[in-house]
Amino acid sequence: NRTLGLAVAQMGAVNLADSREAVVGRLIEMLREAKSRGAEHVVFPELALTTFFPRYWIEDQEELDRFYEKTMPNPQVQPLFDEARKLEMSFYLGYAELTPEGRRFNTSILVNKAGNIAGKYRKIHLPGHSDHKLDAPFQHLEKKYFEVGDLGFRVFNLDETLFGMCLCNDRRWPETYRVLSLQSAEVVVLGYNTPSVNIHWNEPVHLRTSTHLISMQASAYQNAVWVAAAGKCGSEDGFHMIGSSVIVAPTGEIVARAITEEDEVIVTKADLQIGENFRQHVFNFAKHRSPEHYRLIVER
Ligand code: ING
Repeated sequence: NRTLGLAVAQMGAVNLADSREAVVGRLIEMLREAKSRGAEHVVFPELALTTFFPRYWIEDQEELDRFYEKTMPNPQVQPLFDEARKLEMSFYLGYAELTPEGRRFNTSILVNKAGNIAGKYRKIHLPGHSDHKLDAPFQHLEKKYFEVGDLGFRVFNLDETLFGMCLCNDRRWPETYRVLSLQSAEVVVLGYNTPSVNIHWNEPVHLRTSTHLISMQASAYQNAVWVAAAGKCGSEDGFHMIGSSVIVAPTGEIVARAITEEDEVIVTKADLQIGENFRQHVFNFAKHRSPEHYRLIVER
């Protein structure tokens, strides 16, 4: 069977005071650990290089721009690209993108073992709000700081394995995985930053983790894909985000799960035949799907 040494590198808090250089040093440490444990691909979190800045109302444009990458790679991130190429590892990295035209996206890339960017994704499901919620304990301003992604949900051939990418809130929407699995994705990789507290209504904290897990377990199974999700978690300058980074098999089973809220590497040898079995039988799309009956899904 074709197998893939798959790792998720969960990150603990990145605080406002933490430099990109320090963060990249942490990512390189986890890349090395993943390599030593048999991985060939590592998933890093969403917005991995900075604190989750959408929690802050930032009016000064220059202050806001500091959280975005103007080029990728860039001098601060280059050591990560260099180390991965040296170790012959591919990786997924989430970051805030500021394009030369001044457009802003919550972005992720896939970098192959040769160190080249083989795929790019811009977050489509942007949660939160764009107004200043004065009575909330923190903001969630992704709708203010990012545009809806314009690259669609696409699948990339990364060193002969077919990868789909998404980001954080995307993982809660079934359409995300279905569009990727219709393009023959074998593995869906994603990063997330999920606040423990819901600022929209009084939701018990434990539900943040259970909804995170059931969304991916159900979708992995229903789309016959491996799902690898890397969280940035713990308390960033006092604002808590959930951990529970996981690798989920196409059976829907959690095969690896982080147990801390710190930098933590989890690894599995993903048997890609498992997904193939489901695609040939239970979820044989060509044999069993009836798109003519699903049209409502694409309506507004
Ligand atoms: N964050 C959260 C996410 O995991 C959220 C926001 C949490 C939405 C829980 C709905 C329920 O989707 C990001 N960054 O998307």
